[in-house]
Amino acid sequence: THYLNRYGILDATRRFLSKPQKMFIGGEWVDGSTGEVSAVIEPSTQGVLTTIPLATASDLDRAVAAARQQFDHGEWRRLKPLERERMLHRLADLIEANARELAEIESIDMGKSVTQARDVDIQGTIDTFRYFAGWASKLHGRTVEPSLPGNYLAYTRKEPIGVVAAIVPWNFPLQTMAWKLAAALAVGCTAVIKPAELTSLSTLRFAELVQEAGIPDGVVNIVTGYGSVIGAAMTAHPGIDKVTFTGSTPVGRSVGQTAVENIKRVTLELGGKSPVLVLEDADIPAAAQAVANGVFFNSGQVCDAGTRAYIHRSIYDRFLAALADYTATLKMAPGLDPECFISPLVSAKQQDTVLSYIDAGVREGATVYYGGRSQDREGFFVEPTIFAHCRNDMRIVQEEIFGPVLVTAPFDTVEEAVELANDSPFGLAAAIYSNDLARVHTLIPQLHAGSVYVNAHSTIDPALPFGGFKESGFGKDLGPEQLDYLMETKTVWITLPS
Ligand code: TXE
Repeated sequence: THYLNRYGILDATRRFLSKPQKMFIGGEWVDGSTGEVSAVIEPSTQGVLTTIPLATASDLDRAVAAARQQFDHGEWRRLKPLERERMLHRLADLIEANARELAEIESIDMGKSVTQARDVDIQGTIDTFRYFAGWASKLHGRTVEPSLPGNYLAYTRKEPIGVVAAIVPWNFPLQTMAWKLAAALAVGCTAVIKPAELTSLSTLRFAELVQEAGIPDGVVNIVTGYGSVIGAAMTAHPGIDKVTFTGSTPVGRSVGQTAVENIKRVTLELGGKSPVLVLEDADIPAAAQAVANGVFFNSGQVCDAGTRAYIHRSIYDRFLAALADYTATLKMAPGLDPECFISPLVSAKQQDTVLSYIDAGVREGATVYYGGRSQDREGFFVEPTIFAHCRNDMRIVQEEIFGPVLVTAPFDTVEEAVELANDSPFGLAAAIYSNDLARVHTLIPQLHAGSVYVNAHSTIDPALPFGGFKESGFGKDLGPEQLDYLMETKTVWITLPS
């Protein structure tokens, strides 16, 4: 289209986008069993890019059967740990070799900045596969000497859980998929992945690399389609042993319920409304920049975005001014613009949701300090928006907006700040801006959050676990902690002659 021509993209990207997409099941590229497809809309132009198949329950059955076969009897099951490790490294190398194309696909499909897609999403994907590749050969149980009378050899074995279903959201499509798949493959599981219906393209391109890396057919399967149909079917499918989900809290609740009814293992990474505490000693320009980046990155479509800033009253006005000054420097542009920071939101629906929250904030009496509007141009843009003088009982303070909206309020004492911060059903992350070490260390244990960032936001590394407290979910992605959610522990007792 006109827009793609304006910025220039790789021929490879253009070729990939020019074809109707197929799903990847048992090593084959297939249409859905009914032939039904859904149009993929480009957020920057609102034009139709291509189509993806809409999977049915019978397509899912085929994907699960392929994953089961590899897990129960296949070549994958017999691979030695170092062979799995080598395959994952090969896959990481292929992602790296195709990083620019993957970043362009991600940017065009999701709307996000192509520069950030390359540096964060794709780099994060590569790093995640490299990190977990190394774990394949470092999994082990324990040998224990029991106190029971008699003579026994007793030990534990770590065994892969089986077929893992991954339900992936649209905000970091490839990276979140990698967070779920890399560890699963490292421990020897097989997988059926459902990307979000809005953003399936990078995962489909990735599946070509899975094939190229020589990973046996059926180890990784991709089914595309609606969450309400195919996602829901995955959580109840008897051939699936574990469901790992990232998405909204309401959908996560239903995924969790169905999984538990079927006694499936489940990991839920859900919504957030992460508080940010700015103490009076904070370095105002540096903190304002970090707070703005922490909420406006990916246009606020980030689960652990720092969306509620509580700022010490003595610096409140100065801090808001610094926030606004810095925010004004963030370029709003289509994702393919290399300078883009504020990209269009993923869909018209998401744009409507965010704008209606902004209206609700105004109706509830919050002051729009900066931004607050959509844009009279093509693409689902919403201006970065800062609200001042919010109260904790406002919907814009309690509910996840998932757009570029920061709510702020002043506080007088740190005790009050902690109370405001913890007054939320969510507990994904929290941030503190201060250089007063004693106070920072006193605050960290008091915050109900799975991650606490100090003088930073959303710093993520595959070696460190990520996952929420409270209604932000349970279980962890990343870090050695994730491995335990993908393996069963078997206890073995062997009677020996006494
Ligand atoms: O999320 P959904 P949506 C939040 C954010 C956003 C809101 C709505 O607040 O505004 O969710 O986004 C699949 N059974 N987050 O509607 O529906 C769906 O196909 C099984 C936070 O896109 O939760 C997709 O693959 N699966 C979040 C995935 O679930 C179902 C990231 C997530 O979509 C399903 C995304 C069902 N019944 C949105 N219904 C984060 N924590 O990062 C849908 N899905």
